[in-house]
Amino acid sequence: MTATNVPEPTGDQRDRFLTTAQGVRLPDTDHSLKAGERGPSLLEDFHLREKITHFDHERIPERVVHARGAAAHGVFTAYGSAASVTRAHFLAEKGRETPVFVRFSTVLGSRGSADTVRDTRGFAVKFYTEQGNFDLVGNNIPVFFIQDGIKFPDVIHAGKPQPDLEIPQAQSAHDTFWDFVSLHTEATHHVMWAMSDRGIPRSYRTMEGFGVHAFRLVDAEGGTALVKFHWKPVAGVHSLVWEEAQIAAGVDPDFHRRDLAEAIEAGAFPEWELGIQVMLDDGTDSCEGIDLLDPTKIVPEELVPVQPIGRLRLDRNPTSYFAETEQVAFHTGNLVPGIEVTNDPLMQARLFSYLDTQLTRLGGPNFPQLPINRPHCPVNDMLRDGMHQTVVHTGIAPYRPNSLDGGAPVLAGAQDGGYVQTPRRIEGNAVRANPASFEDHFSQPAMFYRSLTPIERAHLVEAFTFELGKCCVQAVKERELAVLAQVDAELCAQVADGLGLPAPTGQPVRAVPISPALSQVVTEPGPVAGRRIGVVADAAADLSGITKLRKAVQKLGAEVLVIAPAGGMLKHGRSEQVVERTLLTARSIEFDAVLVAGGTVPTRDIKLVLLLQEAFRHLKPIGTWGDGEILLEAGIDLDAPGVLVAGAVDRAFTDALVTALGLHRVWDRAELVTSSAV
Ligand code: HDD
Repeated sequence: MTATNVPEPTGDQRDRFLTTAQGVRLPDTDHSLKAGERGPSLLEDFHLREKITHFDHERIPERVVHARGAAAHGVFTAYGSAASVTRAHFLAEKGRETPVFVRFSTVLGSRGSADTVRDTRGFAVKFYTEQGNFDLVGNNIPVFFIQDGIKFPDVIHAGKPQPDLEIPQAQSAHDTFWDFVSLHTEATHHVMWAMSDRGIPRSYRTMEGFGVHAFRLVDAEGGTALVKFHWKPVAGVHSLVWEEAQIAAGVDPDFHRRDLAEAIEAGAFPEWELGIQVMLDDGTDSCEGIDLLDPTKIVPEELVPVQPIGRLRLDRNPTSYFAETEQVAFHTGNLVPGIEVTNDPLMQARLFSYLDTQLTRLGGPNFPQLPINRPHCPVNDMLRDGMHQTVVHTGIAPYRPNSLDGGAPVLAGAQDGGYVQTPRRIEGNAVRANPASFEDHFSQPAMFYRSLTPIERAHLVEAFTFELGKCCVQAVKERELAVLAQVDAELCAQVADGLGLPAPTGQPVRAVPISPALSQVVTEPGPVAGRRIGVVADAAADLSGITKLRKAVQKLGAEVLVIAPAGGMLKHGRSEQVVERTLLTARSIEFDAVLVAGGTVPTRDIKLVLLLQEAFRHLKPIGTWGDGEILLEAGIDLDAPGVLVAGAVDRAFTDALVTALGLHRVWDRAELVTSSAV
């Protein structure tokens, strides 16, 4: 065989002979070669040695942060509206479609930790553009803990499990985290977001994403603007309630990963709109007094609106978690012509770290050749050799200038699509210091708090009280209270109350603007695609009512799952329903609404009572058709907000359900349930 007709490895092992890595067909993989049936194994057994050796080396180091993640493939379609600010083809050309791979993650936990812990979420997007790969490595929180990347190891060491016993896993509710953030007060703004509902998203599909830093965009004429990137989920921004997050961490640690994969599988493709806030690049690197080089600050959307420039749709699950989700390597330095960096000291350090970290994680410098990392445009670099080199380079002159390869490869100027940096003047003394404009650590946290609705504020207070309540060192709690006193006296007093500590007083009230865009509570119903309605039924239930309900909500992309006392099929008259969950396998966290089908025999089965009461407590729409007795038996107040009782499944019933689902939670019910649940 010549090199040209060697078969490419397909990775597909179906319908083919099992072979060794050398391609030798195998007759047996269950028994090692032994000296007699009862004898020792023989060293000459090449299959045994290869199989065990490879297994011994199957694991690679997990990411030092963001180790736990889930990803999907998709496509980004540009609206063309960004052409006025950038020459990057994938953003500027109307209708241009660019393949993407998006990885969502938590920050602190290990690779096997639970999805629903309170944490920041990563939102990393790799655009395989025709001009090379562009990575937008963002989070679901628009600010960061630190202003300078040199502090990254500090904040991560503080947030990761404590080094003596390696507990707690995947959470910030411990002394070292609060010790650090109470001493390093530039973290306050990020901490406010993390303690808010943003720290426990309902799903990856309902998270906003932010590029955090200001980027410099360059248009076709060389004009520049500073921008902040925003991802806005079409499904709306929604969160779990704390008890749900805690239950899910035990009952279904893969809650977010499963939700993403199942939505894609069901055709409810998650979508986001990409938007930019465009600011003048006038040499000051600031906008209306906000320092754009300070990653602990936002630019309120009311001040600079977010302009939509394209749409992201995730429509394909990975086929190999390891090859794709684990081996994907994002890098903030993966830029394409038309997108440049700024002097933000956090961004500058990131430009070093992302390339460097892959050397340990992926075992050498050739990780860009892995299929998931490969650009979809031609690559013609002069990088050679190294561990795991897979390219068989031709030519003998991987250097420039050369004459032996005819002077190739040639260089690209701006007119050939080369990445030509915009000249920018840099001067100053070498100092280890921040500008004075980085000093205000409290005004924007105060703006964030005061822009939330009362229920969101209550959640924030509860989160602080929980996390600080988990700390053992009194001085740490007291110091964080002193920080909160600087943000807002009401917030501080309530947390202090919960901790049983005195609230520091005497801080001036800050006059801050309100930014309604910071609240995620909606007053108009949003889309319900991808939402799940659990319907409890038994053999006596009105199964045709379930069919009607399913038809009505399926049109909108929502799903009905039947829950019954036992698995199999339910049959009643000529109607049938497949049972998708039993009372043993169902838990309220999976559903956005829980109904009981009319005719279902009332029971006090504790699993049903728990299902209904949890859904009630978590402010989800619940309901039934028929006389409603089964809800009463479970202790549900039929007159409470968001409890839907109707004679039959009719238009009014399904409309009311869809409206309630679209509002995400029945917030009016909050005061009826104990605060510790929601
Ligand atoms: Fe980072 C991973 C997001 C600051 C160093 N980071 C990582 C990932 C996301 C972010 C989403 C996971 C990528 C993936 O899915 O593979 N990081 C951020 C954001 C930051 C930020 C939004 C602030 C605005 N990061 C930051 C700093 C440093 C790092 C300041 C170091 C100086 N981040 C890393 C890293 C990681 C990483 C060590 C670990 C795994 C990886 O890069 O590939 O290099």
